[in-house]
Amino acid sequence: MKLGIIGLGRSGKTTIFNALTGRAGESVPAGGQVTPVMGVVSLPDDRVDWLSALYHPKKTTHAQVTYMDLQGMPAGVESKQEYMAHLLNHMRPMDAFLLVLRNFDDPVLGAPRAAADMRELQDEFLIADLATVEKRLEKLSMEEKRGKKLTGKEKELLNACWEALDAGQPLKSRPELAASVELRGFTFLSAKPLLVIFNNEDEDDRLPPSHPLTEKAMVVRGKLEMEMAQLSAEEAQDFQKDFGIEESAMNRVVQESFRLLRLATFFTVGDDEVKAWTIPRDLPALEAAGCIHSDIQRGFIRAEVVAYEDLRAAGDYAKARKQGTVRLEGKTYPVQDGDVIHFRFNV
Ligand SMILES: Nc1nc2c(ncn2[C@@H]2O[C@H](COP(=O)(O)OP(=O)(O)OP(=O)(O)O)[C@@H](O)[C@H]2O)c(=O)[nH]1
Ligand SMILES: [Mg+2]
Repeated sequence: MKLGIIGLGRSGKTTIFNALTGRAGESVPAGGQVTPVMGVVSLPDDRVDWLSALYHPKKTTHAQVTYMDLQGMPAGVESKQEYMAHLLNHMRPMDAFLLVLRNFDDPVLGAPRAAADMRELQDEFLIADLATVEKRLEKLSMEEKRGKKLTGKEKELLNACWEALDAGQPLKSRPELAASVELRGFTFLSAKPLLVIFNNEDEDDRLPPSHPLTEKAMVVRGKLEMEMAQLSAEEAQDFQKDFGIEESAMNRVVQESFRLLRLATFFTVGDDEVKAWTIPRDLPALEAAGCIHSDIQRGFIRAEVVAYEDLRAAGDYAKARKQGTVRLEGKTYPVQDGDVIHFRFNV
């Protein structure tokens, strides 16, 4: 899972990036960076730990999440378009955005104005997507003029996008357009899933009382969480108690993102490796097999599946089998979160 952190300048993106990745704050230059900084984190998962204790594998691999931090959008009107093009470039491979809204007083920028900031960013997304659509439509019409016959539905789909964007609707509201084979390659900004993060003061752990957002939103106390992310596990526990933090932002953001993106984790186990795999929820077993290796997909026979909870309740695989909770599933079986799978294949 790849999550790109975006927001206006000084909203606290780098602070939150540090909170999520456990990086030290000092390493980040004030004013942000033009080149993105990537941070890869292993997802804590009790289930992986338990499976690892059961199998004693040579290697244990947790699922991973990649965060990307980028400098915020500058306030100057002229530079915005350039910035959005830059953003678009880097955001293309991301699965979703974490959109940070400043919800603390800034010595320079003053009181928070999260709703206005949100609107500004969303408008820029629409404008950037409109520009992409218009540029492509222009190119197609040039080709038509030169006598080329357009086949397929691309132009029709682009026109539908244009109408939605022109009416102020993000392309997320029209998933059939952005996800179509013809347009998938464009990676529209307004089509990406979005998780809004209110970056709050240390003392404040609540969403703004009447936040007008239709997007999924959560609160992170950025500065506080950044400090906590740099403590040892033991120190962090005390810290968490002192500040009434039930679960770290590191965990909460990942969980929300999994939900937002409708992702699931399945496990493969054995003496060599216990490994967590991140997939879209309900992915057919055949495609889940393909995530591991194309040979396993090609030679797929059956998936031997037991739910983690059943395996855990039974104590080990042999007992689960005796209890009848190990099932044989076919190619189309929709893989569920927590499935432990042995793929049987023949190549
Ligand atoms: N009081 C308070 N200050 C914060 C919080 N989060 C960040 N700040 C401060 O706000 C300033 C900007 O934070 P950054 O994390 O650098 O913001 P940014 O969004 O990465 O900024 P750019 O990269 O320049 O776009 C810094 O002085 C932070 O210490 C917070 O939760 N509370
Ligand atoms: Mg920054």
